[in-house]
Amino acid sequence: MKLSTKMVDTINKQINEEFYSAYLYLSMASYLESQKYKGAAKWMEVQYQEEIGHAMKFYAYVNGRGEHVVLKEIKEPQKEWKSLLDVFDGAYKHEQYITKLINGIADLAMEEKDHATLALLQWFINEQVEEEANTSEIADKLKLIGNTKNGLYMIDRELGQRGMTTPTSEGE
Ligand code: OFO
Repeated sequence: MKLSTKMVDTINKQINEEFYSAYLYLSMASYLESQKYKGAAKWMEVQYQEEIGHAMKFYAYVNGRGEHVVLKEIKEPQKEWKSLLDVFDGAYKHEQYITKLINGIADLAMEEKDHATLALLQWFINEQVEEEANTSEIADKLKLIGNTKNGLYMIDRELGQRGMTTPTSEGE
């Protein structure tokens, strides 16, 4: 069964959203670095890599189904935030938005009885549960510690540990 034109268009739009997510997290990483939150900046760099992995997973799927990936302009991401909490709150809100988009594609796949795409989307649905949990847990921690210098130092150090994992395994 060939992918419908509507499905190809929808996944192409999602590829753009995933690249935009990468762009947004890279922008967050640079902002954090400029604010001397080196650990949090590292965390965001890993997140950037994950998003590239998500885009490429859809890319490989569309190509693998014999269709054409059409790349569109990526919009400019936000570049300033008010605080470390503001960054992670923004990341959490962004992930909620992405979850809605993924669920929308799953609805379309169900309507079209497109089981192959649904199987791919199952991976993304699980991934979004994780993405939302990760960002909201960090935002909650930051709310608890408030503006205490010690707390911010500790959490920045903890976030920096994420760089030790293997982001390249993302999307497999
Ligand atoms: Fe691709 O999940 Fe985040 O945005």
